Amino acid sequence: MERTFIMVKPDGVQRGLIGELISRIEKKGFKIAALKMLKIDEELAKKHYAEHIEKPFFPELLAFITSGPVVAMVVEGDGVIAGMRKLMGKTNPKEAEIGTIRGDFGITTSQNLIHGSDSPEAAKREISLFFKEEEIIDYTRDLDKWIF
Ligand code: RTP
Ligand code: MG
Repeated sequence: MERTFIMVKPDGVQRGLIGELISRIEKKGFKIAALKMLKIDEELAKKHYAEHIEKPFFPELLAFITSGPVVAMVVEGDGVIAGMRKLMGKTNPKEAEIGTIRGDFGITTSQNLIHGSDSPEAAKREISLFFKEEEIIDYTRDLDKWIF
């Protein structure tokens, strides 16, 4: 089954939205295969956001993503990479549709609540940055039997 890397960013934790965001992922039928809270240090932030290191917003992004705990997840499902990007909405919450996480709760582009991998390659890379293989749990739910 396809996997993606999802993270509730520090603003999501600070605003008390961990449960709301996880709930939306579960209600959509996607499955949490791994979950942990951690504080991202500078080294991990630079690896995770390597593609953005040269961008003008990188210093702000680095300061923000290391500013407090995040909730990291591996999420599984049919088409979950694209599906989660849809559920999250556009990067800029002002452009994100109402009904999406960023559209409903987001305020600014720099603090947009949630991260999701944008391709299969990114998903593989990001999952391995945050999780050891043995931390990703293989299990079935009644729901999975019912749907698939
Ligand atoms: P993410 O990687 O966090 O899931 O977000 P994304 O794919 O929708 O957006 P991306 O282009 O990858 O940008 C990564 C994060 O950097 C911050 N950002 N700030 N101030 C700005 O112009 C700006 N642009 C991007 C956002 O937090 C964005 O989610
Ligand atoms: Mg991105």
